[in-house]
Amino acid sequence: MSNRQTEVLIGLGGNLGDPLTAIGEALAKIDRHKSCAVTRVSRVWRTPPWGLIDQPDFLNACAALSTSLLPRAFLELCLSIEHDLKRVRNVRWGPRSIDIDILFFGDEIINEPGLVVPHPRIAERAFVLVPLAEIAPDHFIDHQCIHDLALASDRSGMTSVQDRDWFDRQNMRG
Ligand code: A4P
Ligand code: MG
Repeated sequence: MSNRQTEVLIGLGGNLGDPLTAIGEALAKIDRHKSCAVTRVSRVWRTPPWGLIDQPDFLNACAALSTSLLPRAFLELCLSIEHDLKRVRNVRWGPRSIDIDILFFGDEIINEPGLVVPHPRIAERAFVLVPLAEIAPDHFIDHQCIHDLALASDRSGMTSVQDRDWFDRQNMRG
């Protein structure tokens, strides 16, 4: 842990069990951690599966948070929350109750075994870009801003299933 606060952007998704509850619980667990505070949450989107298409639709959302944790400690927190929410790892890109991806960690560039930031596949994925554009439109990846990438992305089959205030309402914040 350090005294410095870093803004982190995360993507959350799931398509097994009750992914809306899992996304809400994952965010609430991060927000309750003494070294983290969730600052912005996107709408929740229903999205067609990407990569491995023979699986149910996903729910996806993105969030911004402030943390004094270092990247590895924050990754450990995300992995432990996935574990608590009964995430089982078997098939790559396969069905999951919850997945938490670290999209950006401040302006750090990390390329280590087990941690790559910014997340390598942001620009290819409407299910990340569309909710991310709601909370961080001015962030850049590969010299292009998230707002423009989201506008150009193929959002066919995507519908929003929760409005911008869902997380605050659920947690009686704001
Ligand atoms: N890891 C490395 N970098 C990071 C990072 N920036 N954030 C490591 C989080 N984890 C990172 O992850 C494997 C390992 O990645 C972790 O232990 C961590 O050390 P995982 O969650 O077990 O593997 P995964 O999620 O199956 O693989 P991957 O490549 O992360 O897949 P994605 O990119 O998460 O894609 N379609 C829709 N519509 N919506 C989805 O949410 N998700 C996926 C999975 C496929 N298709 C989807 C969706
Ligand atoms: Mg992942």
